[in-house]
Amino acid sequence: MTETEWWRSAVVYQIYPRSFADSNGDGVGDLDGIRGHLDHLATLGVDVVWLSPVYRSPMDDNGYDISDYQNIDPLFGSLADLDALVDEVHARGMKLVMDLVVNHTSDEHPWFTESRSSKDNPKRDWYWWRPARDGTVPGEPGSEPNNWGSFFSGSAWEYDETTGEYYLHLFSRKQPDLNWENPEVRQAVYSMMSWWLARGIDGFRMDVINLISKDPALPDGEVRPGEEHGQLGRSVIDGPRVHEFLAEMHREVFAPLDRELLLVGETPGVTIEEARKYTDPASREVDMVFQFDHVQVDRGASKWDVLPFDMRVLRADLVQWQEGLAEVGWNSLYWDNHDQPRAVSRFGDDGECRVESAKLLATILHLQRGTPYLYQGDELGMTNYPFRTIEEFDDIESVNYFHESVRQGEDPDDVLARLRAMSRDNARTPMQWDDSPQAGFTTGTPWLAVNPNHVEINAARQVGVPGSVFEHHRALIALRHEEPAVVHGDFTMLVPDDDQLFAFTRRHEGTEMVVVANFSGKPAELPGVLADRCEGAELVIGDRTSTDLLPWESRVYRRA
Ligand code: TEU
Repeated sequence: MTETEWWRSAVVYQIYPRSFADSNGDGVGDLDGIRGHLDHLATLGVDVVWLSPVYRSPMDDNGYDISDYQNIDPLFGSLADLDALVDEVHARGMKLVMDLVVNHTSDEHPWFTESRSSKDNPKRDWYWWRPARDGTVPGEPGSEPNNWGSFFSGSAWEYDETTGEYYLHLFSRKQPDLNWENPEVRQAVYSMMSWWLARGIDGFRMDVINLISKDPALPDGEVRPGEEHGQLGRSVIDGPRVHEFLAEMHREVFAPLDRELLLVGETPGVTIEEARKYTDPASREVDMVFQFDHVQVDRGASKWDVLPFDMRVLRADLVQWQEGLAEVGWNSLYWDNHDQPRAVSRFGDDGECRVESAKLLATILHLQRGTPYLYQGDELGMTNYPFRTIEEFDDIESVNYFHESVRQGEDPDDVLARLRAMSRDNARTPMQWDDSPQAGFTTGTPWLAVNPNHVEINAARQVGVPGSVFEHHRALIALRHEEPAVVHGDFTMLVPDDDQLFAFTRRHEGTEMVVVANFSGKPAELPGVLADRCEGAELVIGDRTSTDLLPWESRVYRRA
């Protein structure tokens, strides 16, 4: 494979197909809808499009439960539509990567229906099957093979009457985990990946790829105070053979190809030390990983234990990762995706300073060392949705959490307040194209309600409009493409103890970029050390040069 690390200067745009653009009026986004909006992405200047899953799926987890890896779900279109989209993306000089979900399949995948049919089926060992815990009655609570919990509430084990055993599912019970210890599983995955690459796609975003290796002993995890289930720990997270498996995947699938591919692993719970191993080019595993530290700064024991946001904690986390991967490896940079609430509502101000805070978040994202990933709507400053009732939610993680919490006696209003802040549905409301009734997303009834603020927040009101969030992202992307220091520069945090300012430099071959951002809702004064640094430098992003910063004001200076 071509070793040029082209992705260091690239910007990636994630599309959640079901919410991006609907071309046939059924209320669900589709491939032709995406094709019809590629000029939006070309205008923005992104280099790569990452598609969340569009494969055949029962949609228990909105496509992250795949029943046929080599076909497109009719909701989104056909293989011919996918091929047409790839051609149109390439015609605009962009690349397209697909979401690879191979830690688990759907329980409706033929591999699993065979595996569950009998204990001696040839595919029995393609999944994790275990008998009830010794001394317990199969199927009774407490008889699960170990104490692991699902990310989507409840036990990570489901009892199967047919063969009287349990199967492992780290996510929903309709997402059984594949057994990567089995070389037949690995070979089947690799041949599927090669089939997609032969169709012309340009790489993969690998879903929870650091969970694929489990300790075959499947030991109980530590049960923390107040929790029902054991921690997965290193029995699963960055598990025993994960680097071996990824190196094998790279050897068998990617190394033989002389193409510029993007390989990014989603690695919940990853440490800096492990991320260096995954992304060290010498490892030949992946190019970069999504780490989660910065999107967990406002959570306690769980994502639903919402803590007040403190910019200083966020700043410290980001600096750790900038410094941790400075010499070895590469950072992916993101605020949002289909699993996170909208950053402008979470870390910024989605009220009167929405535009300024969205632009500040963009400045900090694009100017760090790493590859920026935009999630659909980031470029518009889209916000969380004003959910009122549980019926308005769709996401299995949110709905399961609500019902389990209420069953355990929690006040539904308290649970709803947590969902409003952290539910993944905040990111999944339809893309806001214009101020028409369904925001130009569909002519039908949208599968999830359009945010009522689409009348003010939409692409039609921002593309080509100076001062808009869209044009700010476009300028930042253009800067990345023209200024080598943005891509290759080192990273040095400035005023690390300041309560409002987020400031850093990027230096490369005599050029110094200085980023100063007032990450607060109050005016801030530039301290002398910063004011001196900016004095006489070229203001490349921003429109004020005084030594005071307005609330949420961000600037980028360049000194050659
Ligand atoms: O998410 C994995 C993951 O880390 C999630 O548990 C995420 O942290 C959580 O949803 C945040 O609340 C990936 C996909 O991005 C997600 O959409 C899928 O539901 C999940 O894997 C299972 O495929």
